Amino acid sequence: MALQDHFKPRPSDLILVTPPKSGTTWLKALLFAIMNRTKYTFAQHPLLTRNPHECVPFLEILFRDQISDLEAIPPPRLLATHLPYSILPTSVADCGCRLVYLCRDPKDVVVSLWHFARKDRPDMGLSEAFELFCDGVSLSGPIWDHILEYWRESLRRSEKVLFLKYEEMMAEPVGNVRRLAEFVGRPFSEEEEKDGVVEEIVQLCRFEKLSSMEVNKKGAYELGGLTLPRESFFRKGKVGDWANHMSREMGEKLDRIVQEKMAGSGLSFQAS
Ligand code: PAP
Repeated sequence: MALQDHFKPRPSDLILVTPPKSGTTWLKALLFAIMNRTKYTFAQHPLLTRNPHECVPFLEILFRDQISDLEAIPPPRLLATHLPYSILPTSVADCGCRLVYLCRDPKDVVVSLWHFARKDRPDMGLSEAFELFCDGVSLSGPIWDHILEYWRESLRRSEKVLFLKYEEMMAEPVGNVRRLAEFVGRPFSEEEEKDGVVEEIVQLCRFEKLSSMEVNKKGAYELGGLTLPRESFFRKGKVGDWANHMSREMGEKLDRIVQEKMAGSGLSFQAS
């Protein structure tokens, strides 16, 4: 409510949107690196000493306890949110700022979410987490609604809403980093291409690289009133890990629900 009442989006803002556990940390790192690529060298990059969540703040957390002073951040502001599109203030669409949306196969999302939740609720079993997820009881609402709202908006306003999937980013990171840079109005120059800047960004933000850094292995930081170990944002970073935790029947059940909800939308998640 504070965000709806007080957030004043600017046309130059870039808002990264994800359902929780869909690649938020990765997307934050990639866009931070893309947007700031002329400011820092790769040898002395802020991502080597700061967790991606410390580089790109969550809107809902900025507005959680108090009215946040976002005016002080110089443009273009890089912000993130897990909020469903229908809960974002309408001024976000009206001002014409850009949104980058990243989603992921819901089967991998629920497994990732369960591992994360167990840090706080070690007694929670996967079947409990799975049933809640299938009933639509999730942070940020039912995942299918979250995805469909942004999908439809990306079809309606493709120049302002970019819709990406984790699996496609993993399969083709270089192409997708180029796509991201073009979408945010900062395409790579021929010289940057020749110098391998795209590949450097991909390498800097790879799961293996980020998760091996001291800053992401040790210590904790405050996120929305919670103290979270920095390492909790790095688990496996793989496509299809659900199969190591869920039965085939569970996978089929969630696939069926998602397929039903997405019927007619033109959107699907490949079976993995
Ligand atoms: P959130 O809680 O803010 O939404 P988010 O980054 O979406 O964070 O969730 C963490 C997931 O992203 C983890 O997935 P997993 O449990 O299936 O392993 C984490 O490993 C994965 N992740 C973090 N960094 C990267 C990265 N650089 N590349 C790919 N996946 C990553």
